[in-house]
Order: sequence, then structure tokens, then C-alpha cells
Amino acid sequence: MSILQRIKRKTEKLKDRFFPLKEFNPNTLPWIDRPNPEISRFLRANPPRYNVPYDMAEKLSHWEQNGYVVLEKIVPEEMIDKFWGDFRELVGNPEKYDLSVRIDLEEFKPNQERNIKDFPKEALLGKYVKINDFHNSSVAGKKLMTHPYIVAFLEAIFGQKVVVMQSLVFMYGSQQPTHQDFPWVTARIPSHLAAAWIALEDIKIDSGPLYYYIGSHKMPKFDFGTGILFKPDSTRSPLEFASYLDQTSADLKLPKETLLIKKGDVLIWHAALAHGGSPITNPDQTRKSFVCHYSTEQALPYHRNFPTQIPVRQEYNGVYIYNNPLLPNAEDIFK
Ligand SMILES: O=C(O)CCC(=O)C(=O)O
Repeated sequence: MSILQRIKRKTEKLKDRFFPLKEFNPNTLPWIDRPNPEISRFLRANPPRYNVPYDMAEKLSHWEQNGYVVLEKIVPEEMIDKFWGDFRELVGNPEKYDLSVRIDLEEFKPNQERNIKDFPKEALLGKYVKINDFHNSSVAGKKLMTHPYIVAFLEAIFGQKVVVMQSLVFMYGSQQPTHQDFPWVTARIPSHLAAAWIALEDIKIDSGPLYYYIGSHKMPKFDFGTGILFKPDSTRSPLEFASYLDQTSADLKLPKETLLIKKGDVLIWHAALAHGGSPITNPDQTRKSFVCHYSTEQALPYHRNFPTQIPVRQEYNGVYIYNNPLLPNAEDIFK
């Protein structure tokens, strides 16, 4: 990093500290989040690079109003089965692999995030497991997360180069309290964030499905005491955040929708859509999903955990995916 870049970063940090953000910066909002976005004009000037099987104008308008879209039957089953095959091999033989895994169970405190080898094998097949960034190891994962019909939509909402930020594989429902993603999954520009929830099987009502509040991406932002981003010195907790989102959605009469999509369908949601995982009512019912977070090259020109390092990156269908500098030998190990 040059001296100038270092000074710029330091200044940005000081600005964040003394003038914390209370809303997204209007100057860097994606075009579609600005007042009165002109969708037909945008599409005339920026036709999608792929011939998509859905009505892009209709989807963009739905996104603008509601903060999410469902793209039905867009991912072929073979792609999903290949990816799930890689995943089964990983959790069946964890001793052979290197990967970061988080299991939110009391018994694993204080180190709930560890190398996959350092958890008991049975725990990997249980609840509260989040397999982090498996796409770094799995080429099938990279192809899945950059499926052209997903990429076309992301390119349309951002109007610029898309990058992968992180991914999670779930075998069971997360049962996570309501949250928005941007306070945690934060790029240099927090509004440059969207997530895809790729259904790896038909989702059942008793599996603890994802839920979200329609239109919640437009509600006033929560202040953690450090502004809209969660920081180590935030004075308000994630549970207070969850109560704020549930209560404000109720006050604004925003409908709550439960995601019961089918294998190969994809939900894409906005950085500020309030969402969470419903309680699991049948402990045996899986809810296999691949959750991928994306940003733009402008907001994330490096691997999210290594901002000072020049990233090694690969390009899939026009999207940059950064190699994980911590586990170089694990990259693309599942070909
Ligand atoms: O799939 C889920 O239940 C939660 C996923 C989620 O909220 C996230 O990754 O932000």
C-alpha cells in the first residue's frame, strides 16, 4: 500500500470514528436505491449480458419496492448435486481438509469458529453449523454462485462489476434472529451488498425457513451507538437490533413472508432487507442452502479480511472471486 493510500485509509477510519454513518451515503448508493430510478432507461443503456429467462424490468421494479426477488427454476439440478457432492465429501472426511467453520453451540465456546478438523465429526452434521467460504475450495461452488442468471440480476442492481464477498453453506435452518446484513458483512461502501439464497432442496415449512419483512430495506437505520455498523465498541447489541427491526416492521405494517422455494430457485435480497431464520419445528428436517454475499469491485477491491494485500482473484462469468490468502492450498481442491 502506498503512503497516499495509507493516509486515505487512516482519514476514512478517523471520519468513521468521529462522524459515524446514520444512513447509507446518498452519493454512493446503487442507482436503483436513489429516488425515482428509471428502470427502462437503465436497461436501454445497460442491456443484460445474458439472455435471462425472467422479465428483468419487472424484477428490478419488484426489487426497488420490496427489497428482494425470487428467480424461479434458474439453477440446473446437476450443478446443485455436484456442489452438494463436494460438501458431503468435506463433512464426511473433515480430517482431509482445511476450512473455517462456525458452530453456534454453547459447548464450543469460546472458540466457536475453528478449522473444520478441530470440531467433532458428528457436530458438523448437526444444527447451528455455518460452513464458511466453501466456494474457495469448490469449483462447483464458484460456478453455482456466479450462475449467469444470478450475475445478470446483480449487475443490473449495482450497474457495475460484481465481486463475491463471502459464502455460507447450511444443512439445517439457522434460527438466526432478525437482522440486516450490512452492519456485519461490510464493504467500503456498506450499501454495495446483496445476497443470494440458493435452495439446494425443496424447502419445507417445518425446516426453519428463512423469513423477511417485505419493504424493510427502506426503514430508518438502527444506531448501534457507533452508527449503522456493528463495531467492537458498539453500545447496543444484536438482540436490541433484532427487536428494533421486528418492532419497526410491525409499526410500518410490513408483511412478513416465509421463503418456501424449490430446489434451483434463488432468492436475492437487499443489503438492508430485515430477515432471519424461523424456529425449526421438525428437528430431522434439513434445509440445505448456499448463501452468497456479493459487493462491487468499487466497494471491495480486495479479499474482505485482507484489505492491505493485493488479492489473487479468479473471474467466473464476469464476477471476481478472491482466493483465500489464509488457505492457499485449499483453493479449488474440489475440482
Ligand atoms: O439462511 C438463513 O437462515 C440465514 C442466512 C442469513 O441471514 C445470512 O447469511 O445473512
